[in-house]
Amino acid sequence: MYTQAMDTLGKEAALAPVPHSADEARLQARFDARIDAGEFIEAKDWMPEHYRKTLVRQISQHAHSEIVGMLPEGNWVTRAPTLKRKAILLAKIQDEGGHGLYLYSAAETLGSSRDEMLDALHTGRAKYSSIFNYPTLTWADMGVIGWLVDGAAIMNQVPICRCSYAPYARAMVRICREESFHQRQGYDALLTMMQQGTEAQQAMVQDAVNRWWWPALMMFGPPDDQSPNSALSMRWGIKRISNDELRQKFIDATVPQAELLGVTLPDPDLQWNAERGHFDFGPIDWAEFWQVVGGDGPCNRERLGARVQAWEEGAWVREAALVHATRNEH
Ligand code: FAQ
Repeated sequence: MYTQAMDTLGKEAALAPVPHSADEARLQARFDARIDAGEFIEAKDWMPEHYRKTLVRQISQHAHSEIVGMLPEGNWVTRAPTLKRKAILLAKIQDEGGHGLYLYSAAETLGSSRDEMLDALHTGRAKYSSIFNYPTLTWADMGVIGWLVDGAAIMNQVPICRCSYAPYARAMVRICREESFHQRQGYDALLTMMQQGTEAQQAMVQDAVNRWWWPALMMFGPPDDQSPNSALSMRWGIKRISNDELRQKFIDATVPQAELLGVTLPDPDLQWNAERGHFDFGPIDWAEFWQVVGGDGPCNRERLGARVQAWEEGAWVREAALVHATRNEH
C-alpha cells in the first residue's frame, strides 16, 4: 500500500565527533567517502564509534518496540470475533516476535550482546516506541493498529531497507514485506466493520481512530528541529528521510484511505493545501509525547512489568536450552 522514493539522503553538515589520531582521521575519511558513494557497511568493516553506538541504539530500540508491541495485541487473541481473525492476529503477533529476533541479531553484529540490550530495556534505560504505551480497549483497536500503526511503521521502515548498515538493511526487507500484510489485514478488518457492521460497530471503529490517530503521528519522532540524532543519522545514511517528511507522507497517504473507510480523522485543521501539494494538519501535543517517552504514559508500567515478568519466568527455558546445547556438543 505504501511505496516511496528511498534516495532523499540529507547532506547536512552534521557534526561528527573529532577523530583522536591521524590514523582514525584517515579511516574516518575513507568511511565518509564510502557513505557518500552509497556503499553499504558490513559488520567487519571499520566504522566510527558514534556510528556504531547510534546503530545499536536505534536497532535495539526498534527490536524492543517489536517485542513490547506484541503485548497490546496479545490482549485480544482470546477475544477475536472469528476463527479467521484469530488466526490472522496470532500470525501477526508471531511475525512481530520474529522481527524482534532479526533486529536483535542485527544489533549483535555491532558487538552488543542480547543480554545487555534486554537489561537496558528491563531497567528502563532503553526506549521503545511510544505507541505501545496506549491501551487496546476494543476489537476495533486491532484493526486500527494494523491500519495506522503498521502503516506508520512501513512509512518509516521502507527507507531503512537502504540504511547504510547492511545487516540492518537486510533485516528490514523481510520485515517490511510482513508489515505490509499487517497493514492490509488491519484495513480489511476495519472495512468489514464499516461496510457490514452494525451502527455500534461503526462507532467503535470511529472511537478507535480518534484514540490512535495522534499517537500514530508521534511515532515518527519529534519535529526535525528538535531531533538531536537526525543530523548525523542522515549524514551517515542511517536515516534517509526526516521525521517530519515521513509524517507528512503518512498523512498524505492515509487521508484518502480514511475517506474510503468512511471514518473521520480527529483533526479539524486537516485540509488539502494545493500550494504545498500536501495536507495541512493541526498541532501535535509534544508534551504528551515526551511524557510517554519519559515513562509516564497510560500503560508504560504495565508493559515493562509484563516484559520483566516474562523474562524472569522464562529463565528455566533459557537455562534448559543452554544445557541441551552443551550436551549436544559432546
Ligand atoms: N517513541 O533524535 P530523534 C512497529 C526518541 S516498530 C519513543 O528523532 P532518532 C512495528 C529517540 O529514541 C516501531 N521514543 O531519534 C509494530 C531519541 O531518544 P534517544 C518502532 C522516541 O532515533 C507495529 C529522542 O526521542 N520503529 O511499530 C520516538 O533519530 C504494530 C529524540 O528523537 C522503529 O524503531 C518514539 N516514537 O529517530 C509492532 C524504527 N521517537 O534514543 C507491533 C526505527 C523518537 O536519543 C504492532 N527507528 N524517540 O534517547 C527510527 O526510525 C528512529 O529511531 C525514530 C526516532 C524515527 C523512531
